[in-house]
Amino acid sequence: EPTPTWWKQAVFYQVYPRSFADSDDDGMGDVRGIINHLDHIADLGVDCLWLSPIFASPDLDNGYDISDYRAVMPEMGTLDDVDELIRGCHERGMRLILDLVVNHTSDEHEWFREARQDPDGKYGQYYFLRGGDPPPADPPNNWTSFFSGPAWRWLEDAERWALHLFANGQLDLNWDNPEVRDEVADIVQWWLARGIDGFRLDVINYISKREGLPDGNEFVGQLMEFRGVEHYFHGPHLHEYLAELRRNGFTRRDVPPDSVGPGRDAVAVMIGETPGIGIEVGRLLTAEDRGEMDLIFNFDVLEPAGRTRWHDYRYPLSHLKSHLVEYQSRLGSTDWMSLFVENHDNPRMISKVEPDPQYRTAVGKAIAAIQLLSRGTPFIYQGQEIAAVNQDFPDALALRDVESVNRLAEAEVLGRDGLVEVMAGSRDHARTPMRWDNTPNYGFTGGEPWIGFHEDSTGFTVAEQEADPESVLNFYRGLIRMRRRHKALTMGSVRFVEPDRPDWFGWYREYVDPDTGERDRWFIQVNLTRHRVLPPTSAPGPLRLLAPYEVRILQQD
Ligand code: ISL
Repeated sequence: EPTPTWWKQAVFYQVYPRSFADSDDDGMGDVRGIINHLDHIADLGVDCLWLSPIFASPDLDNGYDISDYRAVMPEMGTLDDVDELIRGCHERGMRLILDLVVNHTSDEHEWFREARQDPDGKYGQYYFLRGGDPPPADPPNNWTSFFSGPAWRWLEDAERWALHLFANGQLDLNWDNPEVRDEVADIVQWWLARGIDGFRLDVINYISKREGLPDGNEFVGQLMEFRGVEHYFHGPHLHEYLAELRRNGFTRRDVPPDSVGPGRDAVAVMIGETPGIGIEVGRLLTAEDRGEMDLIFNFDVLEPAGRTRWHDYRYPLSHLKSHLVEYQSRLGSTDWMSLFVENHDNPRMISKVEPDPQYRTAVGKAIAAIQLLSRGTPFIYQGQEIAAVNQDFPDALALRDVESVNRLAEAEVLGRDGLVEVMAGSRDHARTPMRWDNTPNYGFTGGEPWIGFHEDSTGFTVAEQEADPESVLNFYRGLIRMRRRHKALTMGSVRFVEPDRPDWFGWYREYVDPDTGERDRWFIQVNLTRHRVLPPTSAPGPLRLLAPYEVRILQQD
């Protein structure tokens, strides 16, 4: 049985700080805005907050390009604000984790500035710098960037190519250099000493690149849309570097080994964002006895085979079901999975499933029930709890994301209709601000928001959802309360009924108290379609049709 560590029973909530709440009316959300709204998060029943980056950054990729890991972006606030936020969370019994973006740094980070000035010196070894002969000649290999074009940038001044898997201002760090690994461990220790409870690690499975940086296979490149990935998705030293980081970074030096509680767990939680690794590698990365990470995000859940988020298609909830069924069946008895359907990099799930507004609440609840009552650790992305949907961006000018902007430009050059792709898949759908109430700018800011609101339904602000007992928000609160009361819904086992049926999802959760022998057993069923469906006769409870996307929860005695 898995040990009942806190993060296995926790509900996480991802805050996208620049779009959560703006306290100083400059149009951008900030740390104080989060402090002011902590009660919303606490009332939801959340156990741990995860903040997307708040660090100093030229903001080329909304803070995922960091120029100083120990400073806060002035627009977001100060270190004192962060200390206050940490206290505010802990006072409410919640934990707080931050986003560690160390596959790459900003080109404005002092390490990179030094590297440019003296490419043959110490900091030149922090990055992947390569000469051209004669300069610039061709890029050192054929790898492509996730944000369009080649993964190499020519540095005029240094006369070197520099590797960037993301935007050209996000330069990949050379983790084969032990000094880089020590720097990262120090950053982690520095933040743990301030009292945070761990980190989500950005694209952490990309850190180990194959020696010599060989060309990517063209066939794999076409299949994945990006060239070179086979040389770093699961690189040669990945496991070794992660175990080392756990020992040197995530193990607290200031607390006894068996200490537990917000801000003082002996080992801080380590959650990997790991695109493209599959179930088996995911198991290796999180197996308890290997001492690497605690949880990872497996992105297979987000699209069925053959689809990417750039396709304009309806996401079948049967895929969410088959993903969970398949994943659970392949997990070992002590393995633990994370449960997520949204984040700041993906369109809103309700819109992908069912853009017809009459089903918005029903779909929102169906997704909530599947996510919160399955076996694993749920991560709610801000806005999910108020049934946020995609935006109707009027044109390309309304988009802000570097990925969308680059992709549009690239599509134009290649003669594709980029607008359709980008409107389907843009990360900006999930990045428009929280809607708190019906005052101007939905209570997000008294200024001009950094990104506009392009969807105007009524009934889907926090204030309206709070007032409506049948709302998605109150459904989330109710489910989380149930999880807290009944161990069956967190640590309990899971058993699926009719695992292959695509239109209906039914599963048992069961927990036997090791001390009293008392058994608690639940049956949850969800209609995965907009049609009425009849549950199988093997399902417990009265046999009656389920309405579109209906959720039914039964506690058995
Ligand atoms: O970009 C991708 C393919 O379209 C993804 O697979 C990508 O690798 C993944 O979403 C990485 O995301 C993370 O790192 C990025 C940042 O822009 C994202 O916001 C972050 O979540 C670079 O730091």
